[in-house]
Amino acid sequence: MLKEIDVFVKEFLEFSKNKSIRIISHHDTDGITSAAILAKTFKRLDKKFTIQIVKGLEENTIAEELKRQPKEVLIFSDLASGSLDYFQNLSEPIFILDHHEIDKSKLNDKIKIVNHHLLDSPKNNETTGAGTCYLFSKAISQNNQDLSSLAIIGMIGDRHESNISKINQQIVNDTHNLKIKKGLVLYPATRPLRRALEWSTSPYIPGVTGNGPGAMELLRETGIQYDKSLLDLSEDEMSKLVTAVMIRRAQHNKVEDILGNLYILKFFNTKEDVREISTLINACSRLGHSDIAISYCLENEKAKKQALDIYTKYKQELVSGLKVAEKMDKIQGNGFVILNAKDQIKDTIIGTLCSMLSSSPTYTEGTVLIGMAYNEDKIKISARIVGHEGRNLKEILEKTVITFKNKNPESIAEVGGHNFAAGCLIEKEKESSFIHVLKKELEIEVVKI
Ligand SMILES: [Mn+2]
Repeated sequence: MLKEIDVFVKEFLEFSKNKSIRIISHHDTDGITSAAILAKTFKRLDKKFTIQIVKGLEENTIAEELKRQPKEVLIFSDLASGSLDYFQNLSEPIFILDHHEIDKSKLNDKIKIVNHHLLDSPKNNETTGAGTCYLFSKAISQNNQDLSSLAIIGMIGDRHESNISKINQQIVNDTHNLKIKKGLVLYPATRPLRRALEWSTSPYIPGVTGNGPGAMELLRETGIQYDKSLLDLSEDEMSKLVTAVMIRRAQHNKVEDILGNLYILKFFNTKEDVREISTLINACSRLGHSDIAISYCLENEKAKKQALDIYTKYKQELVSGLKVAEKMDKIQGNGFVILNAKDQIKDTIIGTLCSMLSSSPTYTEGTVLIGMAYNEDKIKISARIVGHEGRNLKEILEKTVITFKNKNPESIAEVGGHNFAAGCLIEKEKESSFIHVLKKELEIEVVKI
């Protein structure tokens, strides 16, 4: 991979001489940290640049960006591998640092790209958008090694914490202010346990999650001081805590669900749980404050304050959203639940809420959870599965959309995601028609099984 990066760096530096740079990146944590790494790198080179953060690359977004050529150099991070159709008639080169699936046959000599899927050993080189950007940055100057922290945040954002490839391990080794500790994957690991236990939705701990006295009781049993954090625990204390949690989750007895690696990073000069940094960045960006999210990544004090405010509000919204979801009338069927929140829950959090509900013991393993929330004249639909096994959600939604579009050919509906988390967007006026088709599809699937 490093060889390919070197070639890419050379071409990029040559081509961007005396030109301003346009960074176009994805709006999740990995995309934001990618943009932050690139921004810092170009700043250190004293190069002019602007940043554009997008949800995805639609045809018109790309057309707008391409208009900036030849005055500006376009560099895409954590996206674009799936958009090669729109790069078939380039007059100027574009640069891509990405890790998403790619169709090799659509490459051409104007597309300069590093993506581990294109390498001889993709498994060893498996990394994230931010990981790829970091390798690019380090190839430009060894002094950029301090940016590996950002690559680590992107890595956790894209959930690579337990399966570390060779190349990701090198990035971990580059990060001197990082500590990895094995233990209970309670969150965040830096806060007093009585709080972390009470707020723990994943893993969900019956009698403890959402129950202050229950959390205290568990700690009393283990003899662990209430104000200790996971990080403070000795090995012995950690194993006592794991046992106490296991007993309460007796029906969900899968150790791998509650044990894992905790990543602790020194950020803004304090020890932080990387999962929490990642959630904070994601929350800021998805709620429309990607600029604050990027400044936060670059350890700007003012941005930190703003980001924490947004994050606090976001957490409050999630908690009240959970309460609304609990009380709401649901469409329940054999093996599925549809939560049609309409305008009672924001579309920006419906997916996260469904993920949280999918790890609570309210529903049996394999249940399909579908959340729906209004977004102006559209409805956002998010599908999640309870537990680790079950039906292919992307397939269910795709089949639903095909039937739905037969009835509503003018609809814009399009499905994104993968087996265990998928979603789509439909027109608000088609609400009942969509639910009707979706219910039928979910029922057919059950019969097949
Ligand atoms: Mn990514």
